[in-house]
Amino acid sequence: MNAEIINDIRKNSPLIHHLTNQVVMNFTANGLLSFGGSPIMAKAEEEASEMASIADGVLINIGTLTANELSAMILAGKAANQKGIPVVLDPVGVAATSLRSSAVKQILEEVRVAAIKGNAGEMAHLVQVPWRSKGVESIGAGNTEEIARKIAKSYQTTAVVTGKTDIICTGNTTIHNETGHPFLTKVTGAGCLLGSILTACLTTDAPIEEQALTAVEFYGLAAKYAANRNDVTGSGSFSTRFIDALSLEVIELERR
Ligand code: ATP
Ligand code: TZP
Ligand code: MG
Ligand code: MG
Repeated sequence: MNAEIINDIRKNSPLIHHLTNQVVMNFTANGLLSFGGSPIMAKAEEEASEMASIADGVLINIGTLTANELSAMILAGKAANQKGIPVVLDPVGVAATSLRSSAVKQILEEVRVAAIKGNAGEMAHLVQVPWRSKGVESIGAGNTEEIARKIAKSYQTTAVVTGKTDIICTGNTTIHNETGHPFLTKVTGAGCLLGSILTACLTTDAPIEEQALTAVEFYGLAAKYAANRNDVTGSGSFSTRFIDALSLEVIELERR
């Protein structure tokens, strides 16, 4: 973990343009605010390029995609590419339907993404590895390191495959992260908010493997810290305490 990345975010409060799903918008905005970033949720085709151009990072999340949102995602991604702004893709539920699958294919053909972050089922689908998924959830098991490597190679990007162990692959380097807590699997949007935090980390100056590792490691430490509080009795109270913990210093999270 590189604490300088977290400090930079808190100093600069990067504006992250989210084209994300309806389920997680509020949770994501609050989580990113607590972490130190500045969220803007905007999906209209008419403002997609303009909004991306004034942002520091763009997150494309297809969780509740409709056909006419796709062009906004592509316009935002292209505008970000023109300005050298990092774009992160979260292919939520991509294995479930052909709408999602063909949308992700088109996004990846037209937009250069700095990172693709998804659960193992979603990431496996992108590289034709058989895996069990259930809607937006991954329920299978297998070699996630191989999937991360294949994603990084096929799409010339950084892969972040989440799960009990998160795997980051930049092409040259593969890193494992073990921080986290099972409560995260019981909060909808836990993966989506991580996408937002990853995008914020990618707006800093550090090497991409440090940015990605800092995002997942910090996130998992905050989850553990929140879950261990005496006043957390289930996933509902966990989710609010987790948002609180995202604002803490690295040193405070590591103390627990
Ligand atoms: P799914 O819908 O399959 O839950 P997701 O998109 O919510 O997928 P996850 O794979 O659940 O994404 O990852 C979200 C966060 O939860 C990551 O920070 C990851 O490290 C953490 N996480 C996932 N599973 C576990 C687990 N069993 N134990 C600890 N942390 C976990
Ligand atoms: N349905 C469409 S998007 C969504 C659901 C339940 C949220 C998925 O969130 P996450 O973070 O991928 O679990
Ligand atoms: Mg989850
Ligand atoms: Mg997800």
